[in-house]
Amino acid sequence: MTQRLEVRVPDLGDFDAVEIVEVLVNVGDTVSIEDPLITLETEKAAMEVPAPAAGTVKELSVAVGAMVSEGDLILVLEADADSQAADDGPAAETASKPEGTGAEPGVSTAPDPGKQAPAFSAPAPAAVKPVSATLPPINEAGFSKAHASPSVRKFARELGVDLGRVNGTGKKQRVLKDDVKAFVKAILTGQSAVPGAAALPAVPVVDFAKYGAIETKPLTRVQKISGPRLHASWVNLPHVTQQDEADITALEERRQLLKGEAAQQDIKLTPLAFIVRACVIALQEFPLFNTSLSEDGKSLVYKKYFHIGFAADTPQGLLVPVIHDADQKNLFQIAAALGELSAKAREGKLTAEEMRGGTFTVSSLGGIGGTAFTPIINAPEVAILGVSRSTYKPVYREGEFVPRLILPLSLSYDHRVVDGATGVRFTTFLARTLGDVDSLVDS
Ligand code: CAO
Repeated sequence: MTQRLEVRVPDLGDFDAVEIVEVLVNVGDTVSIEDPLITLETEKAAMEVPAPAAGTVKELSVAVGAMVSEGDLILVLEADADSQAADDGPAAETASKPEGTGAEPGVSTAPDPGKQAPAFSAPAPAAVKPVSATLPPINEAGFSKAHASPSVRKFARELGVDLGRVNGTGKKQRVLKDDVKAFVKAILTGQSAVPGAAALPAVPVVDFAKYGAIETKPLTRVQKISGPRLHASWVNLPHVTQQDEADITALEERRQLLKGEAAQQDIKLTPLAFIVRACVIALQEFPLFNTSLSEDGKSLVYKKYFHIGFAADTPQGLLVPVIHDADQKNLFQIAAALGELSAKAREGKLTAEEMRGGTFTVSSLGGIGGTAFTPIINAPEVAILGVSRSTYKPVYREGEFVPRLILPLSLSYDHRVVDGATGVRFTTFLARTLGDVDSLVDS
């Protein structure tokens, strides 16, 4: 039995009109209770409006960029009758629990398909406020194991709270938003010790205004999300970065030959497409680099698919779109995917799906410059390849120095999974593969 629900913009606190920065569902999508539907952004915070019930999206009334106010219609949901508002948000204003149905406050279960839809205010989203850096670092295994809804996970992530440490007071110890807030409050007010604080000494707090003029600008939404993730990886994964070089003289000659043919198909053929192809071949040869540690850290999960993420520099911050099944794509198809996904990233049009499932990441700064860097692993992946700008260097060959185009490679790997010898075997193989351009073009 289903129920039509109008999902409306909830109470926005101090804000009259806020911008929709993400629409996460389409008409026809099925959603689970508390799946995020849209993301709103104010000057102060990003906030997500979760699904008040499980069901199917029947009508969508909003689009990215629109300004909305409390009570505006977001979408119409054909809700499953036994689904209901989340236990971590206030109950819907207009619905109450019908006697004897087993339903709870939040959703009316009266079968009324096609008739007047009851107005439904989604649970009020919590504004996200970054908190002190004294919170313990996120343990990814514990975080993913915690019993909590997607919106609570996102909320915790944005605050930098390790969900695995939070006591849940919901049904079956489910962690609620209020539990996350209470956890933060307890630490900030000193009522509770900071677990692991000894391992992370606090950075000094400085009143910068005492020393000259300053201007404070809020982080972008993307920065607020990516920052804690990068931090979590940095503090949880023992990183080693292996530097190496590849001779891409022949690759560059072939690229110049193929550029025109690619352009006729509207494809921009940059060195990165060859590098992604070479990474797939190297990952097939060294499956260890396409793994993740299991939640308990006691085994390795070998992924039989090759979804390659690549870091994209956008006005909103760092995004990592994913080329799915890169092993099933030829060079031009990879180049086309790179072009399409980076354009979408810059325009803020990537879907969540296009950023999920990566097994290995490439971070190319080659278009900008640099000679080497230490990329941070995109956990729970176990390795990331950094690429800097190629330059001609004198290489000693058969008794003389010859100019060769040399590409710097910086492979960071999780030392719990990969040891140094394996790390350098991987970069050596990768460099050899990049030097054998036929293997990249013909397959
Ligand atoms: N050496 C020399 N030149 C290179 C090169 C390299 N390693 N990589 C790219 N180039 C050249 C390209 O060939 C292109 O020149 P042409 O137009 O003459 O062919 C130019 O640099 C610009 O390339 P591009 O940046 O448009 O395309 P790309 O495929 O190399 O990269 C993308 C796409 C999305 C990865 C890139 O635009 C980007 O955002 N890079 C930044 C990634 C980043 O921020 N990483 C850090 C993450 S950690 O903070």
